[in-house]
Order: sequence, then C-alpha cells, then structure tokens
Amino acid sequence: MDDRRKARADDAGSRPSLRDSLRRGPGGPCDPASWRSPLRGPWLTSVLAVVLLVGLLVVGLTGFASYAAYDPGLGGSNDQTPERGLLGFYTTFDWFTSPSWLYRVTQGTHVLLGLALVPVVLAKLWSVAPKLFEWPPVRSVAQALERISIFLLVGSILFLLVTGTMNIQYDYAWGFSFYTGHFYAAWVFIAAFAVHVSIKMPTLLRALRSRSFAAEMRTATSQTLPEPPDPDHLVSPDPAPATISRRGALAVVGGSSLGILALTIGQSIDPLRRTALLAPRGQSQGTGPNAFQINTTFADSGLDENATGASWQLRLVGLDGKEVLLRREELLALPQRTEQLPIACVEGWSTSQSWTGVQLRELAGLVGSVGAGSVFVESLQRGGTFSTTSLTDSQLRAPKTLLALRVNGAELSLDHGFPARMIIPACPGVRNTKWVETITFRSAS
Ligand SMILES: Nc1nc2c(c(=O)[nH]1)N[C@H]1C(S)=C(S)[C@@H](COP(=O)(O)O)O[C@H]1N2
Ligand SMILES: [Mo]
Repeated sequence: MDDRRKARADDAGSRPSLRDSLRRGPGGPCDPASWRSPLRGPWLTSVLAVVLLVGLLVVGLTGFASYAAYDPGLGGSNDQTPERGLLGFYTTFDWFTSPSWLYRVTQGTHVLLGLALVPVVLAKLWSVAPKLFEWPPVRSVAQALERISIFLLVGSILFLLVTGTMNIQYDYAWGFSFYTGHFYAAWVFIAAFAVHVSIKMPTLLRALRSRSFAAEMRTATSQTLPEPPDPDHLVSPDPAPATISRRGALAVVGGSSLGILALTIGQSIDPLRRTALLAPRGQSQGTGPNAFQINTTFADSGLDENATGASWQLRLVGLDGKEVLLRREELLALPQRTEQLPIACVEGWSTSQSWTGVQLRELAGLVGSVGAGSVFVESLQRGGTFSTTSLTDSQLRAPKTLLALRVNGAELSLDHGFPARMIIPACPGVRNTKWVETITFRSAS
C-alpha cells in the first residue's frame, strides 16, 4: 500500500460514529474551546445584566404607559390593538390630561433609552454567546425549559429593538400593525424576563460580589486575567491573552450608548433638533414662528389649498345632532386662550410651542354638549390612520385642550394644520389632528 492510500484508510478507520459526533456536536461555535476571550465570565455578564435589569424595566413601563395613553376604550386611531384582550387589563382608565408634558417625558424616555440600550443588549448577548450555542441543545427537562425561556427572551428583545427602530425611521414599513406586534412582543419579553431574572438572581448577586467594580476599573489590559471557571461555563476553558481590559470593554459599550444618545436626544430638545442625526423623521421645519418639526406636510396630506381657504368652515355636531358652522373669523371672535403645550409623537420626538385658539369645551358649549362622553374629530384630509381621532370626556373638559388657530403669535402655517388643529395636553401627538373639518360630540365613549 502506498502512503497516500494508507492515509486514506486511516482516515476511514478514525471517522467517528454518528453517536460520537452527536455527543461532540458540530464544532465551531458549539465547541466551548472556540470561545477564547478572557473577559467572558459571570462578573462581566452580571454588570451588563444589572444595567439591562434597570434600563429595560424603565423602557417596559414607559412602553406600557404608551398603550394606556392610546386609550383602547375609544377605538379609531387611538386603539391599534383591538384584540389585546386580557393583556390590556391595565389600559381601561382614562389617560391623564396633566401635567401637559407627561407623554413627552414617558415616550421620549421610552425611545431614547431603548435606543441607548442597544449596545448593552448586544454586549450582553456576546458575553453569554457560548451558552446560546451550548451542545447538546437539550440535556434535561429543566434545562430545556430554561432554554425555551432564553429563546423567547432573546427573540422578543431583538424583535422589539428592530421594530421600534424601524418605526421611528420608516413609518410603518411592514405588513402588520406596529402597535400590535410591539405590544404582544413586549408581553412575551416581560414573561421571559421575569423567569430569567428569578432563575439567575442568585448567580448575579454572587458574581457581583466576586470582584470589586472599582478595582476592575483600575485594571489595565496587561493585568486582565480570566475569572475562575464557573458552573455555567461562561469562562473560556482555553482563554487567549487579553487584548482589552474589562474597563476598556465596558467603556466601548458605554461610549456607544452615549454616542447613540448624543445623536438622538436633540429630537426631544427644540434648539438641538438638527443634532439628532439618528432620528431623521420630523426634521423638516417651517419658517419664522412656524419653524418647528413636521412629520406630515401639507403637500403629503394630498389636500387642495381651496379646501383650507376662505370657504372653510368648522362644523360642530352636538349630542342632539344640532349642527353649527363657524368661519375662521367667527372662531377668532370667540374667547381666545394661549397655552404652552408639547406635541409628542409616539416616535419619541417632541416639541413645545405656544398655541392660541378656542377651548374645546367652549366649542362644546355652542352645541350644548359640555357633558359629552367622547369627541370625534375629523380632518379635511381623507383616509390614512391620522385623519380622524377620538378624545375622552376628560380631554374634552381639560382647560388646556384647544382648537388652535395660531402658534407663537402668528397664523398657523398650512404644514402645521391651518386653518385649525387640535392640541391636547399630555397625550400622544397623533390626536393633535391638523386641518380640522368636523368635531362631533358623542354621548358614551
Ligand atoms: N390630519 C392630520 N393630522 C395629524 C397628522 C396627520 O398625518 N394628518 N399627524 C399626527 C401625528 S402622528 C403627530 S405626531 C402630530 C404632529 O405631526 P406633524 O409634525 O405632522 O404636525 O400631528 C398629528 N396630526
Ligand atoms: Mo405621531
């Protein structure tokens, strides 16, 4: 036998049986020895976990608050998740009408913090990567259940981050409702998160106590050594020398989060609007007193300028069906009120301006409907999610709820809703209907 043939025969002899290869796994990322970073270990994972535990709790609570603010009881453009059933148990109360900055703060926090946590989520996944690829995939019933909860946890957080980011960049770029998908995924996440936290809490506390954070922040790369082997096998069995310290790794993650924050926070702070390079929507601005952000321009609305011209009249429909038509001069002759109020879009951007117009309850009085249970507002604009909205009775009676005719001392521009737009305190921007045509007062909501 020549050498080459002999080698081939040996190869055949050493080919592992199916059983052996199943036990050993497919290699690559499923082989623990292929993960060699000396930084990976329970301490680093736990530091990232604490940041996510607090951060994602705040993102979750502000997110669920947003669904309550959309008031499912009202229907129409307010309720995008009609089949929420039991999961919507907490949304049955009327959303608040004060303080007027409420939704601006909750939704701004939800979106800004959610974006800033993306690098931390990715770092956390990196830190537990050997576990995600663990072989064999199932060893016991308990371990199978834990892996299913991890799968739901990782799957739902990635789904939430991707759909949330796409929603603020592209405006509903997929076939299902953003609201419904994001809401259901949030509940999957909360359930898996609760299971994961309760299983891992003892490990987390033990790991955090195992080293001093302050000492770790003083340790240079050359002194960076692996953690002792751990029962979860996060620590590499064959660690390579450190190329970055734990301090350096945490600085990269924290720096990325701060970088994202720096390039988005301007969307919530009027003078800094143009610095929000990562939040491009709503960046177009008008001029003079109307120079603040616009999502839907007059041109986007498909409206004709004739419809908003001298022939425009506001139509009020009372509880008993009584109708009143008002020209713009007649509206301007009613008592005017000026309020500093924000527009706060679900996308996270917000802006505060000084609006002048007629109180909604004043208009309700003209058709004997101050006691109405809800209000239906229709725009001249036809079709689309934003051309109508519903308001609660508390929003109807809130003194700051205006049909605005002017902004910052000037006429509303066409882009900002001329001849008249709704401005409602404390609630999602979507209810601030522009180019209002008809306001109908209804009995029950
Ligand atoms: N008629 C009409 N009103 C509307 C909209 C719209 O597209 N059409 N957009 C709503 C949304 S989603 C928000 S956040 C606020 C502010 O949007 P703007 O920047 O387009 O004024 O107006 C609301 N009013
Ligand atoms: Mo919006």
